[in-house]
Amino acid sequence: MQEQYNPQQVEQKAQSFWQENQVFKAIKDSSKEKYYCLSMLPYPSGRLHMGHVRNYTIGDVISRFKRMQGFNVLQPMGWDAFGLPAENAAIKNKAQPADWTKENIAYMKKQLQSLGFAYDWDREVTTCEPEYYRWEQWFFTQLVEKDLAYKKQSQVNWCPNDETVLANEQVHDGLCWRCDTPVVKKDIEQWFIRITEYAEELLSSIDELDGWPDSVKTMQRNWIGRSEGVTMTFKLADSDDAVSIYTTRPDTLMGVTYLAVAAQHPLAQQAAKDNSELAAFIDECNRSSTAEADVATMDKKGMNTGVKAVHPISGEQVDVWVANFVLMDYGSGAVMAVPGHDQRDFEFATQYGIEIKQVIEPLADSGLECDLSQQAFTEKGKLINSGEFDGLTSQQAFEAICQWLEQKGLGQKQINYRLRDWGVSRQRYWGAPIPMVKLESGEMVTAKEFPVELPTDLVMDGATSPLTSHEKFLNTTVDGVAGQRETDTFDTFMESSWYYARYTTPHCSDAMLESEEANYWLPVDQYIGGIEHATMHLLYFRFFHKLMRDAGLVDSDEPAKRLLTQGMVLSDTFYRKENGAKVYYSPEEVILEKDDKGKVLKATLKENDQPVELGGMEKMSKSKMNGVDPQHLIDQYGADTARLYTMFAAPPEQSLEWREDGVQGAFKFLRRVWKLVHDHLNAGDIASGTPEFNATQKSVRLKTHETIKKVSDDIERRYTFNTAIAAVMELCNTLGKANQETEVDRWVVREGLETVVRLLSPITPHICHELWQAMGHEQAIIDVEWPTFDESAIEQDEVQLVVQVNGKLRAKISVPKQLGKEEIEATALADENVLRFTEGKTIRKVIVVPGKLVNIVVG
Ligand code: ANZ
Repeated sequence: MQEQYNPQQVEQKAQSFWQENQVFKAIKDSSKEKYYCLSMLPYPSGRLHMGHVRNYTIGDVISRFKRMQGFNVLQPMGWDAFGLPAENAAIKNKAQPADWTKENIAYMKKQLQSLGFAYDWDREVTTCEPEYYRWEQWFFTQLVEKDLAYKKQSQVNWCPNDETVLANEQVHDGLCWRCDTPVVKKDIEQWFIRITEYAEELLSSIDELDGWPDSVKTMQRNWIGRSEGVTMTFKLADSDDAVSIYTTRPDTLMGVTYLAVAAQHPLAQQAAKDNSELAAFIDECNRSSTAEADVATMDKKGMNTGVKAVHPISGEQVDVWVANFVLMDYGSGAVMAVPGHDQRDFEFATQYGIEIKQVIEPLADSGLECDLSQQAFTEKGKLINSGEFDGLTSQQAFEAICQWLEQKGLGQKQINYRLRDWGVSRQRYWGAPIPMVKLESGEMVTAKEFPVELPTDLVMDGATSPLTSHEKFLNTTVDGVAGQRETDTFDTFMESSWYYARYTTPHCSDAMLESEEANYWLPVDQYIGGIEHATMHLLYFRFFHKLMRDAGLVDSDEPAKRLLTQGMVLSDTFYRKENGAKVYYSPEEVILEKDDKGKVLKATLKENDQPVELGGMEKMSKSKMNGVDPQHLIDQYGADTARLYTMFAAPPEQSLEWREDGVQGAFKFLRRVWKLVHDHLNAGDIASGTPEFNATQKSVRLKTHETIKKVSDDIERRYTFNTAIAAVMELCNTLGKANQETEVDRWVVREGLETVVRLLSPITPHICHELWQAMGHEQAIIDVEWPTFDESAIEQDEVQLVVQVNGKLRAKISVPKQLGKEEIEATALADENVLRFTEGKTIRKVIVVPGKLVNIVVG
């Protein structure tokens, strides 16, 4: 019998077994309850990183656990294969994005397989394959037919380096999220999908997402940004025109001292015609960012247009300004400014010397103060300086002023969303072609044949999409009429919006989804991925699910029941300040001094003994040189150690602080389990059947069954795999110390070890596969049931009682549960600690409260 733990051998053997027996193949079986466990699919960047390992291990543990609980589990994997990095790499290497992508997929697939993840590889989906994107194209044309997708000219964020449009979310502090190039504005025609049509449902059904983290739900609510307000018109003083504004605070109407419009507003454009200074200012605004986050923080700038508007109630005239903080695509692109009660308006008014009026005062019992020499008073309160509305609360005034405006035909209530329609056009090559054709007549029509295949017979020699000059791709006919294809491709968020559904019927060749199969598996029971997807991906895929539902393809309302967002993987960083800049060094380049807990105290450069600064734990990244390549870990310790360590080092939702000694600790533990099992097997036969147990044996069984109870709960309900592992470690300690002299002793230890192996098997499946076999089982552990705890083993035979003498705690005694009052009294009186306080005294009374205490009164 093999005595040494050799992970490479063990892992190879288990993986071959799984593959030969196709154990992870998921087959629809209506007699069984299904469980669809999904981890976010990776971008095939080249190699797996530690974040992937963590994400996919969590998914795999849950999948294997559910399978052992008797569910029919589906756990698929695929590739989010379109996107810019492939294209950029191809330009650099004068290669084909398709080839680069395929090579990466092949390598990363091998890595995933070496980690032993229980994927049904027959369902692998690669989003750059025509077999996949053809259905996305078809679906898009359906949306166009339903007017849920459309093309419009719009001003976009443009990255001059990547030569593509960026969504607002992809602009970080005015820079491109990928390459940090300053983003500029550009007017182009783009395709949009009307996510705003679904804003209300996307918002209200967040309440049904019981299994989603609150943080993600809040982010989605804010992202959708529903607000209730009023749209109203201000007539212009010297013309018949009017400006429409949107406000959430009609109660502050009497405090309006100016109007502000966006630079792109028609009124601004008109006023700029004979005002070159204004035209120059508008130009400047057009060049800067309109990402909302930036608008909130940037300097407020404006210019008076010279146009005047008339206040609808007071009839007073107010100036109309152009201001850089007013967004053209929110509300009506114009605001009524109330500097007394809106901080942004306040700052602007202060800067330009515009009047500030108070029209709201704090409610008497609110404890709030209003000091308009310092800042705006933005809370709700009671109206003052507002004529007939004086004395109303903000809430009452909202209604009263709305009514007043409605009666005069000057305004009406309106619900607004911050959410914008989803721009899906990208001007780059490596994506799914948008299946639209411009006929010679200029009419834009949907393609009728799918896939509209992305040509791969071309050379990437620059960022400009080669599609724009690819004659064979460009020229086509629709129903016999000649036309030119759209050269924009889809944003890759399109592919990741429905891949989870395609996995259920991955090879269906005559439809996007085969509904019966899809409805058996959907919705996803557990989705796992990074918190960075809280808004974009996780909102788009909810939207797409609803679109597919409304197209009759699926019958559920939401794509995923439970969501787990795993934390980041951090590790130590080391740097030296060189010429004022931080230069980072990888851990391999430094010598470390650590304390006995493994914490780094000091570091010096290997090369020249120079001291190195400790940068602390940071997210693993190339730029900080602190990434740990999972492949090294797998090569050195094996996949089970990598899996065990990532699950043990932290609860899944928290950051994981990488520590090399933790990895070694995980490996040592597995070696220990291996030895425990083999030592036990060498110790001799075990009793047959279920024997009688003595007190010591019972206490070992108690530990075994308590552990089953705890681990089941930790995994199922709390996802605290780390505490589950800690509990198994404790059980191993107990088993390591247990007697193995008699056959019954060994029966008890065997029960414990079989439990250890079953409880660990979702986490470290290879070693458990091997040990289970070694313990003489025919059936592979993957098909074994999850253990259930034996109530009678947890039930203790003995109870502990407290013994008091004259009300003071003097002893604790253990007595058999069934013992009568008289015997309990006798045991208590005979206890030596009790005797010390009763000797030579008269026992006046003994009170026994069974299960709790014995009180002895002496005199
Ligand atoms: C007057 C007012 C007084 C406002 C007050 C607020 C406080 P949410 O809640 O996000 O919907 N606003 C309207 N359109 C805008 C645009 N295109 N660009 C920039 N700001 C715009 O925000 C609604 C509020 O944002 C509106 O209510 C308006 O300012 C401003 F004490 O009107 B308010």
